[in-house]
Amino acid sequence: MDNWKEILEQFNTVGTLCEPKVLGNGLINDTFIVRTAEPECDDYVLQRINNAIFPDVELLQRNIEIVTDHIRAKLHARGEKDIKRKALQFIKTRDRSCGCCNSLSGAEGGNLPGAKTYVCVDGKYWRLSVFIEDSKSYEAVTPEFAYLTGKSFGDFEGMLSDIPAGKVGASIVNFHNLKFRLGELDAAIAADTAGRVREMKPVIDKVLAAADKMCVAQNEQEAGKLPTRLAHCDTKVNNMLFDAKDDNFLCVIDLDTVMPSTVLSDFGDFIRTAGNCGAEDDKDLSNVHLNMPVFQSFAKGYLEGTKDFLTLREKELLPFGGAMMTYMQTVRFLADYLNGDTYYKIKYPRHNYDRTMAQLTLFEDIEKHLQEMNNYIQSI
Ligand code: ADP
Ligand code: GN1
Ligand code: MG
Repeated sequence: MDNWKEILEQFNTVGTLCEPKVLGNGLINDTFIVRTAEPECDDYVLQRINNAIFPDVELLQRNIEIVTDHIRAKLHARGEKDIKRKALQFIKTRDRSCGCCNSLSGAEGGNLPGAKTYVCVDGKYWRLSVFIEDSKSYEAVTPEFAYLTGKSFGDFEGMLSDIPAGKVGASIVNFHNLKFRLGELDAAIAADTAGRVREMKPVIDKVLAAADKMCVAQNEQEAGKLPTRLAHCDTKVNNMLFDAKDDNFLCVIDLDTVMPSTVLSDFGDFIRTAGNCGAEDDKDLSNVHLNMPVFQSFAKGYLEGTKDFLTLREKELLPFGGAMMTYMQTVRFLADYLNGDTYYKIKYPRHNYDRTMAQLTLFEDIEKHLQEMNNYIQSI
């Protein structure tokens, strides 16, 4: 990154900034750590926002500011200590206008009038947040640890539950809309851009055969029987930070996809990721199956964290959410493979094929365990 100084100098930082170094392994944005030379100054996290995937950066950053300000206020009201490490803080720009696109910010609560939490340099969008010191994230959980993650994601949703409807918009329209995703798959099959439909025919048939039953929750949501709520919509365990010293939960990060959805998005995506004994892209499908102890412990924590607001129907549908989110991810990876790998970053040519097969395998295994999962949920 040659122009890092030009990017960083636009933000209202303190201290001498060092060259950014890669951080994390997300599939969408590019993330870097920016250390400062002075030990007493905060370090920062610099991110290039994937503008192809998040077309409305202004809305995206406004959402994030609303969410982080709201969480900070909640933590204050609870008398929490160490709020600096328990809520993300995005850095405002020094100037009120963006040299590239000349747009002015509607950001609320900043000390600089019109300051924004992103800049646009050479057509690329960047944002900066405070690096949370002495924190760590995990790529996997033990069953014991899953309780804490469930409780913490549940509490996160609870804190957002009184943000008025309509204030936080959809940063990606139709993001967790399964019918829309199935429509994208249909379009990918019809276009057959990469010439992969023939090879994938047996997989496509299996996936499409499950479509109707997987849309049950969406039908209920559309009929007003399943509440629409603000959800995180990317509840991988590596989107949480923990205290490096004692593993206490600090905060939920990666807030790009916080948007109106249902609780099934968050419960289900956690089961899809941390509740998988294999990897998301495991080539060895014998590794891929539901980790029942992780499911149980996460569910217990999640029900604890959401006890003030979860409806009976939401509770009943949680196991279904695990199946549905794994199914939706299968549909998304499959469509991307058929489209010639245009959405997810891939590390090798058949990466989206491996991802599709691993997610389909996990989906089928979760389906086999649905009754057992339902029994467990009802026993709590
Ligand atoms: P993405 O998944 O889109 O690449 P994330 O926002 O999840 O981006 O960040 C990637 C990783 O960087 C996280 O898993 C976490 O380990 C680390 N990270 C991100 N933001 C912070 C922060 N503010 N403080 C400390 N570590 C962070
Ligand atoms: C993407 O950025 P990352 O890796 O956390 C994707 C999620 C998928 C996930 C699959 C904006 O998340 O929806 O579940 O990859 N995010 C977006 O690993 O599409
Ligand atoms: Mg992330």
